[in-house]
Amino acid sequence: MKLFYKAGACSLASHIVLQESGLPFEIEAVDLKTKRTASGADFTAINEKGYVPALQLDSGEVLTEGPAIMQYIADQVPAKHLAPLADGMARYRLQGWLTFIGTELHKNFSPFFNPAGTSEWKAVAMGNLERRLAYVAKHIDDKQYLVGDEFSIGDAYLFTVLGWAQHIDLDLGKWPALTAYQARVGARAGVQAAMKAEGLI
Ligand SMILES: N[C@@H](CCC(=O)N[C@@H](CS)C(=O)NCC(=O)O)C(=O)O
Repeated sequence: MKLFYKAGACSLASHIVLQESGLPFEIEAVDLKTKRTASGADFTAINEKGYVPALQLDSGEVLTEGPAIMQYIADQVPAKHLAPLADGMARYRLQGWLTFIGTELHKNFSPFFNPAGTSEWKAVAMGNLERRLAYVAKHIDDKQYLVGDEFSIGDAYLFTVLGWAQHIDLDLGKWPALTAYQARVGARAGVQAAMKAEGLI
């Protein structure tokens, strides 16, 4: 499998999940401005949406959208418990979190990374982020991980998104449960390996 990524972007979550899975994989960086991959390929021919992550399977098939990629990887290695099986509520709770992180957190960072982000858009997004993060902090206050007692793909995604706060003047120190969670997830060997490979640490 090959993961197309940009260092520190949302593709980091899929990269962490690949590391945690123990499956063999390669990574290839994408220049999101030129839409060229590190080997010079036209990225839009791989993922016509032009954004990362994209996972090229050994069959040549390409899977896009982070939550789908992460669930695919998790389901290849059920013994690793990266996602609960779809035989009970836990999987649907996880899907709820993946949707929440994607639509309520991830996309509220957009105006800060988009050169066209206006101050009005940023103010609305910052308000949304603060309310949503307060909710997450309350949820994980008495927990190690988002769902159940084990690390899951939801944690890979939440950890990745929380890492962007430092770039936008959003102080996570207001929520000690979030900074403790960040430190806990960030200390995992799979997380460290993915961050090292992307040159983030
Ligand atoms: N819905 C997509 C969003 C992916 C996304 O927002 N990717 C960003 C990086 S975090 C990107 O590649 N942006 C560049 C672009 O859209 O041109 C997913 O969840 O995978």
